[in-house]
Amino acid sequence: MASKKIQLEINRLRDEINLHNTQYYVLDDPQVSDQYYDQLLRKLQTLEKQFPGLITTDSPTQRVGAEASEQFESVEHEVPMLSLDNAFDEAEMQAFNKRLSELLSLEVSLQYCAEPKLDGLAVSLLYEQGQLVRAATRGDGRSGENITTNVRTIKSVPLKLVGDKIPELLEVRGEVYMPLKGFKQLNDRQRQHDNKIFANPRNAAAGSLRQLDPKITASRPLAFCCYSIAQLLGTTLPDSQFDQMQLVKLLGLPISPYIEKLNSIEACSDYYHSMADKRDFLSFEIDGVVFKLNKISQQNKAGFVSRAPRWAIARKFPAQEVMTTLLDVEFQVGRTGALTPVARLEPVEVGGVIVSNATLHNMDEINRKDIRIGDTVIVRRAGDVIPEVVSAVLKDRKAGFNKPEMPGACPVCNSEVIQQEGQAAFRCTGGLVCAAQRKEAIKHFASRKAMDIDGLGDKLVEQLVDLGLIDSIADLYSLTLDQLSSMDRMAEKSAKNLLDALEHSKQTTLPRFIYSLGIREVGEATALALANYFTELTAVESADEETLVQVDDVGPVVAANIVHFFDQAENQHVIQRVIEAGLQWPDIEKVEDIDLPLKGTTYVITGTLENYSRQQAAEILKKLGAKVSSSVSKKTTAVVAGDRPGSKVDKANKLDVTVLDEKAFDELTGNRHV
Ligand code: 5U1
Repeated sequence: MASKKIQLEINRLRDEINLHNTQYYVLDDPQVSDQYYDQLLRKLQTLEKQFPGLITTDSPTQRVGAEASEQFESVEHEVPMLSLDNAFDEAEMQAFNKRLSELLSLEVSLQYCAEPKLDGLAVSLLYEQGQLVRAATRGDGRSGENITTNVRTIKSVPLKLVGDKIPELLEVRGEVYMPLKGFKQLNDRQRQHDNKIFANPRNAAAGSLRQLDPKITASRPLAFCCYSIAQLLGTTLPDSQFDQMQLVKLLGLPISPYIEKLNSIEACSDYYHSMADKRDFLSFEIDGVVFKLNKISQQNKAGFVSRAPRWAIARKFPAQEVMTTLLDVEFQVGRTGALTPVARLEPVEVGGVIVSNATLHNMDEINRKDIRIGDTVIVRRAGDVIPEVVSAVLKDRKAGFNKPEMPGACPVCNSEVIQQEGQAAFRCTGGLVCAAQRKEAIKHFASRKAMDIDGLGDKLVEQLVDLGLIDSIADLYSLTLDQLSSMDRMAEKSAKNLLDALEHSKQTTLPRFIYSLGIREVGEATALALANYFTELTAVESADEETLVQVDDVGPVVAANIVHFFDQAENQHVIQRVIEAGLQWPDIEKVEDIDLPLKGTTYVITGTLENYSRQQAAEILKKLGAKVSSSVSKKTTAVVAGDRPGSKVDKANKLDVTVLDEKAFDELTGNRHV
């Protein structure tokens, strides 16, 4: 029999893992590295393997326990799962507020609790004595399907509630959804394996949750967010929606980080508009905002109409998927010569924006989706990404609708178009002969993460190339005030500002310059690695493939791209001219000769940075010699804080540790112009 000591160690590991889960999923403030977390989980798995009698269903190792089932059982909802009424404009919101004020005979402003409406699937979670015992879909609101084994695999759903006031019974309702990053990765994986591509994160979440084999659900990046309490026994139920959500948060259930109390219908309108502005930058899809009367006594008084409460409403955002006609398919040439099919559409409003063009990605996608010119197609606009054609509506297809065809010659320069073996993309072979590739190369050079030339936007680059004023990046540095101010809609002041920005860009860094050359597959991290490894541009230029693959981040394909780029006499000539124009960067000393600039320092990164993932920022710091830690202590040199930084910044302030914003981080790492 296992000793008491082992049982205690198992309990300790489970508690610690549950605590880190809460820190990560509920408080958005992880306190340990993924590696440390995995170590804990592995330790627990090893002990449970040795002592299987000590395995309990609420153990964090038991998320994917059950075998595949034949079908989902039906579950009666003791408290019906309601749906929400919708409002589509300000007037409908005003009417909702007026109705409630009259119903409650109140002349003072009503208080609402607001949060974004996630675009996922409603589920009910039932906890008895703190253990998750059942999860169910909404179904028709009265009965749904028992999806417990699948929901157990969702890491942000606690298998066991936390805290010291565990209720006898708790039933919560919330949304299972798929964050955008996971959705994209899932579709990439599906594509690689020739499996079904999901049209949107909601469909992906639904498809993942309805799997009979929980192992498949476990492999899908699902998440959960709680939005209401349906039943609570054994603890006092708070008397407002907002406080109820704080209670479930304390019990370890994730709630919306955007939840707010609002004191008037006007404040609801402001909240709606501010969420609409944030929408494109969120890491998950939302389709509106939900407003609920905050006081539970008022909710009870207002009651229900058929399946929806009178006390809540979803103000929906304008649709993001609409149908229109595919008029034609044209091919756009990118910086690397890749030809992208672009759908020319009958203009249509999608999510408040008129869309007349959408990407079709590549020929493989066109074939897979079986899209023909003339089809009625579904167009989707999500976040700030380019609208895309999701599918064709086959029932509307007529005879004579033809498949789009890849042209044999580049539509811009007429050079031959080829498809290299093993690659999906078709490319124009014109290189810098092709005006489209030249334009894209210059746009990339001027872009924020490259030379960051203020005032030199995409439209202006196109105009400058079309007018014959520039042909390459080198020509930018010989532009004159006369040339610029004689252009359409270019005031002398703007022309002067642009010349100043060009002058300013001449003081750069080697990593930035390498990145700005736009070598295929050389992104910021690779450019930084190349600069640190070779320390001089001439050394990068003359390196062979064998030497290049020694560099972190550089594989054989990238190495070949680099060698090919510097082999082009035209590229060498342009680089020489740019340097003659005065472009320069401070020397980078050889790594083995010097201490790295941030050697001996320790940084903590928290919150969402605008231009980097936390991992990218950590890589940059590490390459400069710094250590990156997950928790703040007196020894921390500084905390790099992005948006919504959480408690780490509070801790830094308490300990008098410096807090850097993203701009200061860029200055520190020399990653941008300072
Ligand atoms: N955020 C949120 N989504 N949502 C959906 N709150 C919310 N409330 C709902 C639904 C169906 O129903 C309430 C009536 C509990």
